[in-house]
Amino acid sequence: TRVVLATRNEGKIVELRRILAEADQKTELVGLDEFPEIGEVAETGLTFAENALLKAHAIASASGLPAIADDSGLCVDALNGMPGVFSARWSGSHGDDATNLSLLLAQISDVPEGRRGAHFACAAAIALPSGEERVVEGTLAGSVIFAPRGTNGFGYDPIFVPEGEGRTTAEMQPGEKDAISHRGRAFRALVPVIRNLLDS
Ligand code: ITT
Repeated sequence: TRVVLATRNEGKIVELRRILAEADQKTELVGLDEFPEIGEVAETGLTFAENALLKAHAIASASGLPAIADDSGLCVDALNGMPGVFSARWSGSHGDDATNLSLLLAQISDVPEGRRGAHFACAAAIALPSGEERVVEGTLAGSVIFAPRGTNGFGYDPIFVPEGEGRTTAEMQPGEKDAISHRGRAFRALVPVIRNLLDS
C-alpha cells in the first residue's frame, strides 16, 4: 500500500523510514516532495495527538492517499512541560534546531542536576481520505544535560540523556535510539493499527 509520510522534518523522515522499514514490509512510503502543491499545515492543536491528526487529515485529503504523521517534542519538568508542542518553534524560528536548543539550555541554566528531568513524546497518526483516523503515543524519559554532546539524530538529541543511559541520544547509534525512542515506540505500535485499518 502507498502511504504518504506527512512531514517535512528531515530528521524525522530519516528515522521514520528506518523504523517503518524494520517494522512493516507492506507499506510503501511516499514523500511529501511528490506533492509540491501541498502547503504547510497549521499546527494549532494543544496536544501532540491533536497536531499529528491535524497533519495526517490535511495531507490525506490533499493527496487522496492514506497519510501518516508525527507530532513530537521535548517536555521539560522545570519548564512545566514546555517546549512540548512548541519544540520546533521554541525560539520563534520554525525548525531552527540549534537556536531552539541554545534557548532551552539558557532557560534552565540554573536548574541543578537532579531537577533536570524531561521526556520526549511522539504521537503517531494515520488518516485515510475517507476521514478514518487512528493515533498512538510513545515517550522516552530522561534528563537534560548542561552542554551538547554528540552529532547523531536531530533537534534536542545532543542535550537529552535517557534514564539509565550515560550517553545523549545524539551519541547513540541510530538503531539504539530507535529501540527505545518515543518515535520508535509510537510507530511500532502504529504498524498493526495501520494494517488493521488498510486491510479491513
Ligand atoms: P513536521 O510538522 O513537518 O512533521 P516539525 O519539525 O514542525 O515537522 P513538530 O512540530 O512535531 O515537527 O516538532 C518536533 C520537534 O521536536 C523537532 O523539531 C525537534 O526539535 C523536537 N524533537 C522531536 N523528536 C525529537 C527527537 O527524536 N530528537 C530530538 N528532538 C526531537
